Amino acid sequence: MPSGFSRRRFLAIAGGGYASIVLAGCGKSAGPVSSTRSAVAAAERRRRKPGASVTELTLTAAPYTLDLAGTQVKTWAYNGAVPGPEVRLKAGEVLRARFVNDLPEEAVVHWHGIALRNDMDGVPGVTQEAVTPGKSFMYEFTVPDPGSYWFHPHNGLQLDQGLYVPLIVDDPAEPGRYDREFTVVLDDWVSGIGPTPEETLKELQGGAMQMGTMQMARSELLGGDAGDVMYPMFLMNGRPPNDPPSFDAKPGERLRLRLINAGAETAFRVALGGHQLTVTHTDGLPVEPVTVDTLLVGMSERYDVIVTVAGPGAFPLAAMAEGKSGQSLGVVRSGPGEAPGADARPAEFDGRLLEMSELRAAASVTLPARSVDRTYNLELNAAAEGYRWMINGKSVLDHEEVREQTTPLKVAQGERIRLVFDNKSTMFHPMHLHGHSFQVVAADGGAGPRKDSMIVRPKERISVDVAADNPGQWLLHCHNVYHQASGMVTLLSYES
Ligand SMILES: [Cu+2]
Repeated sequence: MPSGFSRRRFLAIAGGGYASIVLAGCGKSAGPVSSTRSAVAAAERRRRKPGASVTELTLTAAPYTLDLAGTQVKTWAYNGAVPGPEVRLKAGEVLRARFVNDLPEEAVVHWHGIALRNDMDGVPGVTQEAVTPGKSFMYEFTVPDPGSYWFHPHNGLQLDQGLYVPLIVDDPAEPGRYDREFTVVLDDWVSGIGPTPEETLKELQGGAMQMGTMQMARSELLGGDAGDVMYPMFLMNGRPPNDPPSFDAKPGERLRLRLINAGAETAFRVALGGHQLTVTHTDGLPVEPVTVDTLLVGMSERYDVIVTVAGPGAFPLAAMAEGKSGQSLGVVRSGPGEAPGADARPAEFDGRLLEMSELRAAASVTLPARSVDRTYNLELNAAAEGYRWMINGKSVLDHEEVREQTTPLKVAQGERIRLVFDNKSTMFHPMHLHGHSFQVVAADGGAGPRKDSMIVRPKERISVDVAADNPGQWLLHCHNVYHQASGMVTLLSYES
C-alpha cells in the first residue's frame, strides 16, 4: 500500500478529522479520544512517577539467517536473534526504544499486554503511521505493571516471521519464592523452509484445505478445528526439538517458567515430564495458584508456572502443537542423564488439564466490584464464502479502515464495560484487547483471571469485564494472525 494513502488515513483518525472537536474545547466535545488527544497524555502523567528511571534500547528489525540445528533458514528478526534478546525492566520504569525498520516493508512495534499510552501502542493507521523501510520511530512509555509480556509487529502477516521478543517486567516487591526463572517462547515455524505467510494466506483464500500443506487439524480440547496451517516445525526459544534449549537447575529448586506463545496459528499443550505445574500468573497478572499436569496456551497468551525440580535427571519440557503434528521441546536438566528424544511425550499431557473456570485473579489485581455500564456482544464468525473472518458481521482487512468498516465499541473513561465473546464459528479464536487487561467473568459471576488474550472455543460464550481507564483507540482482534489479516478486527473507542 502506498504510504501516502496510509498517511492520509492516519491523519484523518489522529487529528484532522476531529479538528473541530478539539477547537470546540470546553470539555463538552463529543467524539473519539484520538491518540493525540490530551486525555492520553494525562493518563501517562498519572502513571509516570517523578524520577522514574529510563531503559533505553535500539530495536532493529531486519532480514536474518537463523541456524536450525545446522540448517540455515532465511527469516526476519529483531536485533539479530530469534526470539530477539529479552528486554527486562522494573514496573514503573520508562521504556525508550528506538525502532529501526530495516525490513523491505512497512512495520511497527506492538507492546503486547502493556497498559501503555495509546499513541505508543503500535497499530499502523490507528495509533501511528507505519514506519517505512529505512526509517525509525521512537517509542517511549511508562510500563506500569509487572509480568510476562512480549512485543511483535502489527502489520499484515509479519508475526509469522521470527519477529518476537519477550518483555519481562520485574516486580520491585516480588516475593521471589523461586530459585531460578526461565522464559520459554513457543512458536510455529515455516520461514525459510516452506511457503511464505503471504503464499499460505493465498492458499487459504483459495480454499486449498486439500492441497497437502493445509488440512484440517482436529482437537477435542479446542472444540474441533485446531487450525488451517500445518507447520513443518515448532520451536522453543528459537530452537528445533532435535537441538533443544537446556534449562539447567538443581534438584529441589523452584523454577519459574514464563511460557509465551508467539505462534501465529497454533495453540500449544505444555507439560514437563515427571513434574506438576503450579500456575501463578495469566498474561502477566497473578492468580490464586492452581496445580495441574498440563495446560493449553493459546496464541499470544502467557502463563507463569512454578515447578519444583525433581531429579537428578533430564526432563522433557514439551509443547505439543494442539491438534497438529509435532511439538516444540526443551530440557530441564538437574543432573546427568540422556536427553529426551525430539518426540518425547510426557505422560502429563494426559493428566489433569488446567480449566479456565478454576482460575481466580489474585486479590491484588481483582477489579473492584461494581455494576456494568455497557455490554457489547461480539459475535465471532466466518463469512459464508471465501476465507473471511468477522466480528459482528464486519470484516476489516486494513487496520486504518477499522473505524469506517466496523461499528466501534464506544466507551467513556471511568466506565466498566462487559464484552461478551460469542463464538458462532467452528474454530477457536484467541481474542486480544489492546491496552487493557480484562477480567474473565466466572460462571458464578465472580472474578475469574485477569487476561488480555482469551481462547473462545466454538459454541462458547465468554464474558470479560474491562475497567475503562486508558483513553484512546484500541484494537480488539483475533490473535490467529491469518484470521486477523482476514478481517477479524474491531475497535474499542473512548469517546469524550
Ligand atoms: Cu480467530
